[in-house]
Amino acid sequence: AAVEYGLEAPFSVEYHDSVPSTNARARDLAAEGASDVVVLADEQTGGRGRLDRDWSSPSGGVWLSVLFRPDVPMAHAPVFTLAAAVAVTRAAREAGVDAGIKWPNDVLVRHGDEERKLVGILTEMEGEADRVSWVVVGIGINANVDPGDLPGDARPTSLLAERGEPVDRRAFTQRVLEEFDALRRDPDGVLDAWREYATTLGRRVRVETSTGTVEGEAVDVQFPGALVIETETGTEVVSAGDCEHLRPL
Ligand code: BTX
Repeated sequence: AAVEYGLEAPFSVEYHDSVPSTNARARDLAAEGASDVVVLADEQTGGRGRLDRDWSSPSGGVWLSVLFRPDVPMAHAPVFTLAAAVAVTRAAREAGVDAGIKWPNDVLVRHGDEERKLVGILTEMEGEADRVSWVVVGIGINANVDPGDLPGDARPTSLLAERGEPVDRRAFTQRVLEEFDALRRDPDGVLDAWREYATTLGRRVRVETSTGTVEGEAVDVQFPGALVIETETGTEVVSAGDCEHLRPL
């Protein structure tokens, strides 16, 4: 499978047939001082989602983590989650899959009233308040996997299932990395691109946070990635990191 990945990416690429978690591997590389590295795997045996949830990662997916060291304060890092969502959404649309973005970190495909999860993104970082030391953006793409092999309660889908045929993982990954590279250099432009693909804006939502529930109409996204919600009592801004769960009403 490694041969499939003759990637010409603006990053150096470390490929694994199988690894516990590309994010964990990228964090180790960060500790060794590396930067601009992509860790890519055909299969993960211990993939992680947000809040320590499991991310199911069978062979055939595109499980990758981008390690880089942007010159931004810690508080700006969530914008790279949005950048990754935009990058994958564009690549998916080019591959004929009508993907959209559910705030803050899911790329979905709508089937009638149901939204099925195609991609998950997990951003981790370390540093000082005024400047991050490193950022790892983990992107889990259900590429050539059978949704039947993924947890059913998550209502997953895959590029394979949506297209009815496999995707060229090398070309797809290359497009994701090219788009992500352009967006990471233009954090201020990320939000405009994100709004184009958002399925969350203009809808009534309920957001569970660590401090309670916010319910109302999602009206906008604010730098570096917070959701602006009009509630009955006024405007509330929920940061991406605070969101435990978002449900469209
Ligand atoms: P999340 O916490 O938003 O979503 C996790 C939830 O998604 C799980 O609890 C489960 O219900 C559901 N789920 C698990 N696996 C899948 C799947 N393959 N497709 C659809 N739904 C699923 C999202 O977290 C962030 C995921 C990041 C994954 C990448 S892969 C590369 C990198 N390495 C790593 O360990 N994590 C990241």
